[in-house]
Amino acid sequence: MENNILARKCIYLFCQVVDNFGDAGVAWRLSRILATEMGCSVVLLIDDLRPLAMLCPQVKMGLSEQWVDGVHLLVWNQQTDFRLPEKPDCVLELFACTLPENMQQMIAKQDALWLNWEYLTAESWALELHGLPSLQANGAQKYIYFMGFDAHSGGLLREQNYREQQAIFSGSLKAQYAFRHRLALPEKSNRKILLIFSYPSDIYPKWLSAMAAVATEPWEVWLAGGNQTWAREMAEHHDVIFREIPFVPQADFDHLLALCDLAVVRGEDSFVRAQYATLPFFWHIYPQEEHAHWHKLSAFWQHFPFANASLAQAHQALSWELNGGVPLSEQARQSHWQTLLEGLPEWQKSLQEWQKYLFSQPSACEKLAYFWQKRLK
Ligand code: TRH
Repeated sequence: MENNILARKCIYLFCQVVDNFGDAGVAWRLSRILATEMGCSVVLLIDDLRPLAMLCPQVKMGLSEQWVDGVHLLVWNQQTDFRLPEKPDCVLELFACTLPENMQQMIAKQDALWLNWEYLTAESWALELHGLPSLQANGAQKYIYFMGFDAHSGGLLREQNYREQQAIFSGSLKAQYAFRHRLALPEKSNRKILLIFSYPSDIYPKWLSAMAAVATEPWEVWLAGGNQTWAREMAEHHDVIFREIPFVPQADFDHLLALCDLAVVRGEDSFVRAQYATLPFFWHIYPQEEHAHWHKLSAFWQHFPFANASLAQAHQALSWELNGGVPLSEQARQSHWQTLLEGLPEWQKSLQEWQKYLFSQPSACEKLAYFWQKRLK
């Protein structure tokens, strides 16, 4: 990026892990891009190293301080009386975690850029709020930052070399064999692959029966994420090949997606990566109180340019069923699966269009640089 205002700036990111891998996943991807591509001095403070050690095996458990991939990593909680290794130019409070008092004071003293980095959503209110300041008790301004899909949003996390890396992997059978070998998978398979990285759900036995009834080609199911005890029962009752995929490092997650034909992804980061991979997918959204997640779900799919109305309808019906909306009759479920399986090539073309649209925009870190520049004017 030309005139990168972020270069050599000291950025602190604070992350409190709520559950699963998403909080740590976004914190880690963002930290790495800022450190390795934007040239920032990055300090990531996180209260739980366990998910990070899964996402990045170089991270060592039990160390309160370490450097990994150019990121200065500190374990932190509200009680930690930590010394600031450097004065901050910018502080990112990820997903509304509360900053320690000494950091809040330092922000005011340094006039550092203070951002509340929010969860990803395509809802229109997020666009309206994106970038707005709010005056804090210590006199500092805190800005709200919403990542998003729209040109006016805070963008999405994307590595500069994403396309090159994926093209190299997709173009190299040797690399694919080696990757499969590491996952203890056979070198080749003549089946189509459905990847499931979802929250526990009892819908899958019904979905797999419906798929089996209408599919014209054989499928196998890859259960990703490591801990799949909830899926075992479904495996026992079905005449489908199941493979349990061990948790892969985040840097390899895109390769896993690249080998699949259809997926169920979840949370936030895996949902974005499926879009980059142009992989037809269902989004098993993270459930929130009072079904707030349903608005988020429909806001996204309303933006998505399905190639035709019947594909969109079939996808919508199944997507609602997966996400706890209206259950389908066996007949309706089969008919929607048939539409989707027959429309898979068209669905993928829509994803290619969508990827082109996303990639035509600057990434979240580039947009952060523009945001910073604007604030200085
Ligand atoms: O793990 P998630 O469900 O995460 C979350 C959290 O629940 C969080 O509290 C919630 O707020 C958020 O979702 C919306 O799903 P997500 O976001 O997709 O994160 C998974 C991360 O794990 C992502 O970075 C991809 C990565 N991953 C790997 O690196 N290797 C793997 O093998 C797999 C399956 C995933």
